[in-house]
Amino acid sequence: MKKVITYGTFDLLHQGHINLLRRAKALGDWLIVGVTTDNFDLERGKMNTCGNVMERIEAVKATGLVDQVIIEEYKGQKIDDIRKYGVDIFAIGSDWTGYFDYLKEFCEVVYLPRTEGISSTQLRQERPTVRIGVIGTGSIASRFVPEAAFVNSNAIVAAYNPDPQAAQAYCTRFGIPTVAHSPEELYAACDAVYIASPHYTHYEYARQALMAEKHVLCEIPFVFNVREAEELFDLADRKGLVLMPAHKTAWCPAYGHLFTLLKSGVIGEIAEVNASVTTLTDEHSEKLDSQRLGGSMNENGCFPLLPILQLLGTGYRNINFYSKMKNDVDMYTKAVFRFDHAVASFQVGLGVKTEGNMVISGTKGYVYVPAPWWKTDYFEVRYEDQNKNKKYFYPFAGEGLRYEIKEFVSCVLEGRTLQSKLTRKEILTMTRVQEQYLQGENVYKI
Ligand code: C2G
Repeated sequence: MKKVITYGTFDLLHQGHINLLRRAKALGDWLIVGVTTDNFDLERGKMNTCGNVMERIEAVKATGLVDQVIIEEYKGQKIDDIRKYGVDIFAIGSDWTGYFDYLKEFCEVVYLPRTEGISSTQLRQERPTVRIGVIGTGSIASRFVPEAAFVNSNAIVAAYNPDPQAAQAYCTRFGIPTVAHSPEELYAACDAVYIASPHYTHYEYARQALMAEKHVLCEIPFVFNVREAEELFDLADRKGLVLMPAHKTAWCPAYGHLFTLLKSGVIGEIAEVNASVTTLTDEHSEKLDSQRLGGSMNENGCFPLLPILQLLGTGYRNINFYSKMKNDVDMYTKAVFRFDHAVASFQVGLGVKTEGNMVISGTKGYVYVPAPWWKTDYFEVRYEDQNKNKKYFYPFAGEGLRYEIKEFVSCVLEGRTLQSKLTRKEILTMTRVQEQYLQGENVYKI
């Protein structure tokens, strides 16, 4: 029996893919198709794939041309597969001509004619464009525009800042067509807004934007009051709009896989999570202004809260906060959580620097994520027996905002109002912790 193998993403499966599969099948008796995983695609720079790996596998199977589907998850796997399955012919489209000649050492390599005039990229570009307006034009907003350029189906069309000169400078710098002179002018120009203004203004802009029927991607910290967060989610639901807090870590590939690995028990039962985020800041910065919800806990707290609440659950018993104060704000805060079967702690600082790593301890081993863990591309799972230790590497492209932007744009286009990787309950609990701190509950000031 002659075995043929081919590989691909097969996103938005189209006639070009079907022709390729038919031609590959005709080369032998048994056709194996390797469908790339979402992570492998990210790693090889394909970040705009619409269907997830399961959807793409189903589409390939539904062609009826395939005898066996496998998943492709790492570079170099093709050689392993050819040997493992006893493959006679490796076939691939002519857009790859020459690239896979190194496989000739292991089997016959055939480049099949590519179908002209159709591609997944073209189909993705035909999707409607989400027009995004930016509110607040500071440093995070400046990182947002170049990152959004890596994501399909969006365009940054307008920006607003109460300081018109700042808005003008931002629009000139990034070639944004509309300098909005009021939030209303901004809402009129777009389908969705990205709120990147100081955090004490988030609630009001988010409410206004939702009232104006706009989808909202809101920077974190989202809001500081559970009642306000619930009100905004209710409003978004009533209007059928997407309201997504922009927690970039939740969408970052390494963190995503760390979460699934830990949930599948690689270190046994989790007994402790400890994470730190410190970002030394100029004393005169707005981030340290007590009148504007400044301070370390307000500014950085939602980062360590993500792994703590996602790994240990939202049902903590209590939290004690220890804060080193200056000018009425915390320059550094350590928080200690009691859960029924675990403890957690974090350190956040704007005026104190410490190692920004994360350690998750379990009954069988621990995970070490080096600083800065919240935008990591690498972590290690370590055991008593060092021979069992494993290192994991992932892409973390640019500033890492593109992953959350991709999720937001997909949610808007697909009418998906809930996000699987960061639940409402987790966001509301984060907000509750922030609120509890602001109310001084179990806060010990030093
Ligand atoms: N294809 C084609 N005609 C088109 C579009 C695609 O013949 N109009 C072929 C490609 O040449 C490839 C297959 O369909 O052989 C799958 O294409 P993609 O989904 O774009 O996957 P690709 O990125 O080419 O993956 O390990 C993955 C492989 O290296 C290739």
